[in-house]
Amino acid sequence: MQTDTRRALITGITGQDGSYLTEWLLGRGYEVHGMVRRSSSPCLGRLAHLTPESLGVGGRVTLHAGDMGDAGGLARLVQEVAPHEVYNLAAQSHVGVSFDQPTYTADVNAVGALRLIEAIRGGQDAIGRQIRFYQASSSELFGRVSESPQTESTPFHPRSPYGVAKLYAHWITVNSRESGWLHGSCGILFNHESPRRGEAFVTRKITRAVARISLGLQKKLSLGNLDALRDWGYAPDYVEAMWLMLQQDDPDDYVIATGETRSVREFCEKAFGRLGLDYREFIECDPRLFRPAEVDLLCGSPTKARERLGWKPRMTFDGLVATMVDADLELARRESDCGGVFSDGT
Ligand code: NAP
Ligand code: G4F
Repeated sequence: MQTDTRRALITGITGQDGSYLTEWLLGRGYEVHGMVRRSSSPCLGRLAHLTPESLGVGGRVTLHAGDMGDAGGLARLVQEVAPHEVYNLAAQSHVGVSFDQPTYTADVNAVGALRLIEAIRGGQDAIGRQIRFYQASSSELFGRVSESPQTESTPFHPRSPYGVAKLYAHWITVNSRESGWLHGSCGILFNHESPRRGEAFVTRKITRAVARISLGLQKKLSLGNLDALRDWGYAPDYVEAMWLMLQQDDPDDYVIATGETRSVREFCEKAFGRLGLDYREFIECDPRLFRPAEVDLLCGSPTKARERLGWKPRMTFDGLVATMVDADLELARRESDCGGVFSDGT
């Protein structure tokens, strides 16, 4: 495949970040290749507006079958696409689920990253040039935080099998970079949300419930720990930071965050308040939704990203909540009109 166009390969293209990153890269003239894992019913809802039909002739998104568990397939994919940039977004990304599926989470999130890095190593030799690599690291690495706000030099202390697996992926990227053969950067991203957020994550679970409750489609919302504090940003802002990292001549690691922290309770208050409701009337506490080990506080400092990448978050917390509630209200209205339960497939 020989063209001057820059090619990006995204694992996890069907996810929240994968879909926004695809839009961002298309807007910069990239040819985008995405890896999609096999499923009995493919989950392509977030990419529905990016099909060859909707992009027209020259539409530059190509989907390839593959899985983070399959080393041979990853190696063949990298050599076939010959990308300039690889973004590793694929993961079992739910922290709560990782306590029930720790081995699977380690295989996909930790060894999967290693398989991909090894595929890039072989791919670089075959293609004869460097491939830039982005690893989706997480603020879950900080876990039981020893200082606040967290920076690139804050010690890691993960609190879940998810966090432990992501720590391996982070360090194997750093180690490959320090070994001299990988242009690898890790984005230590704090929580980022959007109307495309999966429905099992707390923000989306809340905004979806608020919308449905306001239309009489749902009565109560069961939640776990309302006191956890998170630094919540907006996914479209954060994918821009991923791209900026790979445009640097020198690979490095960056915290991407807003620098503000709010509790799950505050998120509820704002989200219910958006539709004139009092959250205290609708929330039920379910002990099964508490985690065996919790991350109590996350608050990141984006100073390095601002100074070196020129990146800063644009969306405010209030704007984020309003955007998500409004989008879910639209979805719930369609549900109400059709008399059934809708899911946007997230
Ligand atoms: P997401 O919506 O859950 O998307 C995860 C993606 O990974 C999906 O495309 C999923 O495919 C794919 N995937 C899962 N297992 C796979 C496998 N075995 N092989 C190939 N693909 C697989 O996650 P996200 O919010 O976009 O996050 C993107 C990445 O950033 C993840 O690595 C996440 O851990 C990390 N991260 C997220 C945040 C955040 O706040 N969103 C913060 C820090 C780090 P299906 O569609 O088939 O499930
Ligand atoms: O929305 P959450 O599930 O996100 P969490 O655990 O912070 O993880 C997300 O952000 C990480 C970055 O820090 C990513 F790496 C990871 O992939 C994922 O995107 O939970 C947020 C908080 C937790 O403290 C949880 O205990 O909300 C609390 N919570 C309370 N009730 C709940 C619920 N979380 C979920 N998912 N569901 C509940 O009913």
